[in-house]
Amino acid sequence: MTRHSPPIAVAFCCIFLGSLVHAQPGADQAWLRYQSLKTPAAGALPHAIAVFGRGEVLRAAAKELADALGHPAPSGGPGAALPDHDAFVLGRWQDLQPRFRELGRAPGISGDGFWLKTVRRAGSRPLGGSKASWRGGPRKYWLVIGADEPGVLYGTFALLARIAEGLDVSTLDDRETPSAPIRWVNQWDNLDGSIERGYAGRSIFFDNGSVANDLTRVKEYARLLASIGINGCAINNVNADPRLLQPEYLPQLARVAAAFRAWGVRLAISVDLSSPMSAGGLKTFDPLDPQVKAWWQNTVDVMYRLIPDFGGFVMKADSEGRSGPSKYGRTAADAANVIARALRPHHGVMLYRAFVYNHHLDWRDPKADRAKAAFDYFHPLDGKFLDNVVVQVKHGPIDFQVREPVSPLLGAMAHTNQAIEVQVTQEYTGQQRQLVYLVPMWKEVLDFDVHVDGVTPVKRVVSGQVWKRPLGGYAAVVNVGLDRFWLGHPLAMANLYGYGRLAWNPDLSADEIAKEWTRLTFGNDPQVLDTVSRMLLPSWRIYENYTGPLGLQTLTDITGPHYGPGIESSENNGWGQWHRADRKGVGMDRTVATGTGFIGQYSPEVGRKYESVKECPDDLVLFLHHVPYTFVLHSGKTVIQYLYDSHYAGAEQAATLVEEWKRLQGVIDDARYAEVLRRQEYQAGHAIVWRDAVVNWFHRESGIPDAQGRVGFHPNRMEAEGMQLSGYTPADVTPWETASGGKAIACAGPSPCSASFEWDRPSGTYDLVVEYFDLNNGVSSFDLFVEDRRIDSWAADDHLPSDKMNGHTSTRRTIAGVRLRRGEVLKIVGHPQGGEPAPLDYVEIVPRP
Ligand code: GCW
Repeated sequence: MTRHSPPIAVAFCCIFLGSLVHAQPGADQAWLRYQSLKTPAAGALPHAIAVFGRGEVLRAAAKELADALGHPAPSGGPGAALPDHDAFVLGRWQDLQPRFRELGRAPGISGDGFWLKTVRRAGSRPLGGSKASWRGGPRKYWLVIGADEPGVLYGTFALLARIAEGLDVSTLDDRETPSAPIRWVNQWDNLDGSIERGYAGRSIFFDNGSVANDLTRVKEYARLLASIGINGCAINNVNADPRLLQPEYLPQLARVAAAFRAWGVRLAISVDLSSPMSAGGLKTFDPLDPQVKAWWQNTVDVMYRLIPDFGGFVMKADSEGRSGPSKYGRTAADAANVIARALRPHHGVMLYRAFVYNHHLDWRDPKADRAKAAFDYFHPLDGKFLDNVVVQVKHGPIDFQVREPVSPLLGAMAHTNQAIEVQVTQEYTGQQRQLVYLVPMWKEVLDFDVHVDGVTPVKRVVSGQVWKRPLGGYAAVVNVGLDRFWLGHPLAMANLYGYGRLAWNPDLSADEIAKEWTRLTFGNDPQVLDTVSRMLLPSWRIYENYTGPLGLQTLTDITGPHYGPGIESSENNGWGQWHRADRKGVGMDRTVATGTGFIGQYSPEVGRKYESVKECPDDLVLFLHHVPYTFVLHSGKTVIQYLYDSHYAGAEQAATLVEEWKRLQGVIDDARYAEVLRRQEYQAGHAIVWRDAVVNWFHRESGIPDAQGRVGFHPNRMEAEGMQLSGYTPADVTPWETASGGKAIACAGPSPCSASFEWDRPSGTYDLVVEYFDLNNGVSSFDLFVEDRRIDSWAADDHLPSDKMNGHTSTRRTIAGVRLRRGEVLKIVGHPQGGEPAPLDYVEIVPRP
């Protein structure tokens, strides 16, 4: 007879709907708010939950279901009976199948998959049920069957999502198996509590050199991750601190693993290859040295004694100054394998990052090309990695730019497990101050056919299907922080949600994901659904329009914080993010015929299309070709005119996002409404900073006028340096394109300074725009007067990533509907504070439409 796990079970009598679950101070419930469970449809569901099996993950699943539906938590208790009335029944296939023989012999799910199935029973005694369970009435069971324990949890979340979305769950027969076994997130948290490229507060994991005392947020995070099928989380920066592997640190890591465990999320950590020296005190870290091998084996064994379900390691080596196997003339395979061999007996995996390149490239060499590095380095190693090594490849060949082609390495390793790496944290895409829904970008990458064996989209390469690999999957750099909304911008959570959904099922569309997320986050109001989708779906294109279109890469300050415009920062340095714009033309020639040869790394089908400038898609043309500004695109526009037009269009589109959002006032919760509105208004202003910087720069460089006469023409703008100044002095801004006219004014203080001018145009009602710089080394304040009427005051108190006047700090303040009479004097008084000299760029006075 099959041994059944006893159920922890039971029946509850009433549904209490309406309380938010797991409400904890400080943490937003994101898409797990279960707002819509307050509908009558949910009331028709059973009141009992029976769980077969004892595992921690199963208990979490049952509790989630009970909490969401408003039941008291399922109480434990022995007994092997199915409830004699309608009930949810949760368990693994092996535990439920004997009780539900009518399901047949094979569940049709595998991995972490689940089967949601409704089963009706007439009133007979169930097979395997105790006599006490035989009551005789007809009943119906909502089965949540997992291929394994996490599968039960994922099935439970899927069932709750269906209920919350208002879908009919009265009859179910849905089977889902995740696309790939590796569905991980990476956090780039440092032990001091800061986060590399994190834009949402300090670490939830670390504080002051140790694992945080309070792991409440860590548990909440694990729950969010589980709800979208994520099964692993590497919690520390890939620029790894070796202290994490010291024996005294391991018990702290075990606490994190314990906080993850109920949610089926395995702990992983990033490690540095030099750890045997830096953490272990050896004289070498040569991966082929026997002592080094023994050190890894011992360290890993100790780790698994404390954390039996430890997931594995992520490694960044020989990259951006990190130590690596090259020091000893060894390869990435040597480095990965020495650790993988230690992990293998414990079923741990080694994620080795392919982000290996030389950041001291010679920019004068027309053949040098950072984009080629990953393929050049890893392709020859194909087949040399152990089976529990997964090479983690950034989705593009450079570095999370606003648009890049698919990394050619993703189609080039038939004998190696691969995972694709994407960024939820918006390092190069507006740092969660700007709305960029990245799912459409990831979809393009995942659906891209690399043409290696018939139709072979990237999603089938990384799932392991194309080459029948045992492992493969997904990694996303997320960088949530202690921010209430996890990622800063509340709408940025659509990216985390979307990442998990795509890793689970890459066939979902960006639109479907946007709608699911919106329903779960805000409820099922059609107006909200419509508005939020209309904001999310075009937002990537909008951002691209006003930053770096046509494959130029983002055009941000690449040696600084990667945020505002900094067009020349990519050039003339070893980092290799060149776009090679000069007086005559623009773009990197990566052709085989005359360029760096990068295109030769693709399969012949892809290569042919990219090699020909005529066939190359407009969106990538400047990534792959160097062309004159007058080159005519498929759209019929010249490159230069496209650059101008897209920037003007992008800035206008960014402004419409504000108007869209305003329609939701009073329709959604106030906290989220206000948080998003603030950011969208800021974004609309910053899009103009971007627009002006890029069009002015290309205008000056190319000398070609804008056919529509917009570039450099600002009839409503008063430059601050042209005003009547008292105390203020003109200052050059670097780079020049990030200030109107290349100049601003600054007040040395300590007394306030003022800038004034007379209004010499018709009397009327105007919108006033003040462009100022908000540095992070002080909080200046400003007063705006018309004659002696003070019409506005504000503080420059944002935390933008620079202490200089530039494209990161340029900020816009709009004062709508101001009455002005001809001859009146407008005056701005700036009060400097700290290192911030109350800097001003210009005032724009726009007639009201
Ligand atoms: O994009 C770059 C980031 C670095 C990061 C690196 C990487 C963790 O600017 O901050 O380092 O990529 O992916 O390793």
